[in-house]
Amino acid sequence: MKRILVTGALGQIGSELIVKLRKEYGAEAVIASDIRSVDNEVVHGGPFEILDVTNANQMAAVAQKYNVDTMMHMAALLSARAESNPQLAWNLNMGGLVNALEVAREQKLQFFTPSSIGSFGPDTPKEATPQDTLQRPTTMYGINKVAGELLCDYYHSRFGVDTRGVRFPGLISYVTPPGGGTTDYAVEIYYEALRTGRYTSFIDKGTYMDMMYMPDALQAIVDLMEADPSRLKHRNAFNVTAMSFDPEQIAAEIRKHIPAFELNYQVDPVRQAIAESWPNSIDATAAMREWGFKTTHDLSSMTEDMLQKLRTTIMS
Ligand code: AKB
Repeated sequence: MKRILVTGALGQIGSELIVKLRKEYGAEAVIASDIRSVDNEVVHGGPFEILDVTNANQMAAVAQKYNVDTMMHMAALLSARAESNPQLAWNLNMGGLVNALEVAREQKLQFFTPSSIGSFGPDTPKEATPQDTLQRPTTMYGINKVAGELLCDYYHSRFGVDTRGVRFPGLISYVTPPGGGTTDYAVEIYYEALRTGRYTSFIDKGTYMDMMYMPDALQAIVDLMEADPSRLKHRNAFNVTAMSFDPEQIAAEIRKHIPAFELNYQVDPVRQAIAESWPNSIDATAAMREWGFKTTHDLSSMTEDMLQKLRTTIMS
């Protein structure tokens, strides 16, 4: 990777990925792009372009302008937002991906895009969900993700594009809050624990989902993109995970730092149904074997770090 175009650079993953990539490869080597602009490090810390991923010509022109050799396509609607506007989700998630893959094919770029645990469905084995298994998702987001995984495989086998990707679990970070996801409760809970000492969860107790701390997720992207291609049997959609918990377990961990923390429930039927259609825990051994995937944070160390970092942010 020498010159990398990142779409959706102001989103939850993009905004931290840009900072990490600029540290690793140099500020000028990372071109951040998003449909909007804001006053922050992503926009001012290196090249930035306004880019609507549904506009194929605009995307091709930006890639060409900077002579990029890598595209990281992050722009997408998350699960709950996709469910509230399925037509928009199809247009943005699929339209954007097809445009990005076409630019990668035409300009011979290495390509990364994330899939998700949302690509699994209620018929998928729930525990230690295997890398290769039944995928019949019941949400628009999941349908987009499965189609995206297959499309990335297709662009590799049919056109030789160096496509790579992972199935991310819920990502937890103290920098940019997620928006419109089903796993967002596991981020909100930390903010509310510090601000008010209580949280009302829209996901029910006993609902387990895979999660990962953002620094591990970013490292996974870099490691996969740097991996020796001859070792990659799967290429796209590697299961990756660091932990699996339900709201009670994260609350118990928070109480080790804020003993009076209170957790209540007001379950949102839409997001609860999405969560119940996803695995409880996935198996990441293919990623470990094929490109050395590893994580450094579990629930306990993530909670300690989140609370410490957020305390500084909230206080300032
Ligand atoms: C969501 O909840 O939609 C995302 C995901 C797991 O893909 N965080």
